[in-house]
Amino acid sequence: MGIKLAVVGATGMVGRKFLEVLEERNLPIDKFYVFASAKSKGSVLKFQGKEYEVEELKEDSFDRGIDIALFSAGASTSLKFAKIAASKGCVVIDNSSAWRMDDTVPLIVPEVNPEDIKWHNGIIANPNCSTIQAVVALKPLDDRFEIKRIVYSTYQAVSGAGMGGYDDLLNGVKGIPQKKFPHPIAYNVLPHIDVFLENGYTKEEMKMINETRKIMHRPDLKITATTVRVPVFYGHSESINVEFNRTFEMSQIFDALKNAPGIVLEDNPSMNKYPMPINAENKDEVFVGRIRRDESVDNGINMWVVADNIRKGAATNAVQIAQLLIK
Ligand code: A2P
Ligand code: 11C
Repeated sequence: MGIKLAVVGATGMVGRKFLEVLEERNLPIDKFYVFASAKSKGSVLKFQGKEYEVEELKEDSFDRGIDIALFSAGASTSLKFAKIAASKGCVVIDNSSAWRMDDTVPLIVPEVNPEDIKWHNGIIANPNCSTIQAVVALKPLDDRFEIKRIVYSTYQAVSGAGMGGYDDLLNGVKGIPQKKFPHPIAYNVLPHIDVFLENGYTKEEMKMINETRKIMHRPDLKITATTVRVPVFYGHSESINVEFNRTFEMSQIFDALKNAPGIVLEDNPSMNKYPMPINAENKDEVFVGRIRRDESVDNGINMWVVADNIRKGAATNAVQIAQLLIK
């Protein structure tokens, strides 16, 4: 017998991708429901060859034995509705930042900490896109060489900010005024993702720091981050500088990454081969390249990590969590 599955925020950038990935992975779904705001009520979405009418999300939406709900409708919607859904016996896989740092909520990347699925209480958090791709690449290295410190510098696609971000770049290159970001993103670079906090970091930077610690079970890991929006539609790129406690040969680093789940090594500088967002689009893997020793420290490397932020960074990771649950 199959499950009853709902998508909340089904009309959004990530919500639509949920439908695509669920279809590709052929989850055993018997009943399917799509929810969004009142604005989208009655519009129609296609799934597995059938048409589904979008329903307005309400307090009684989960009163029908829904087993799993994938949420991507913003943090305030998740704060209000995830507990309601969980109280009705539904397991919520939430893509917003609402529950990620709650000690009672596991934060899961299936390649990194699948074991955390065991202790959920009805809500499981899907990490921030830029964190997901980073930890997929870092976990096999941490297992072997024990990470001492991480420096993240990111180059993030506009789709990370939802439909509004995507439209800003599309409009911007046509000379149409842009609305989502505080400055034009077309032909520009913004060292600013999400809001600024009192410590001078942005919320996106602190998400990368705190979520990495939680997922990798390394609460004291030294991490710093600078997150930057670039005029790319899909695919976040990250320069990651890592220091280890143990010594290593570069061949061991390559071996560790080559044999790790979810990673594709793309590292052949003599052939101009390295990961790029244009090639990662619509793929589920995390692409790693430009791997080289950091000669300024004892045991360090630099690497370049790219993934589709809407797929592995959001929809695919959430659907993988659903697959873990079903298993
Ligand atoms: P809607 O399209 O009806 O506004 P994105 O991140 O691409 O902007 O998408 C956000 C998603 O979250 C959309 O599907 C949007 O629905 C949905 N959403 C926003 N606010 C609510 C709400 N209060 N209740 C349910 N869904 C919401
Ligand atoms: C961005 N990483 O690229 C953000 C989007 O916490 O899920 C994801 C926000 C989140 O703008």
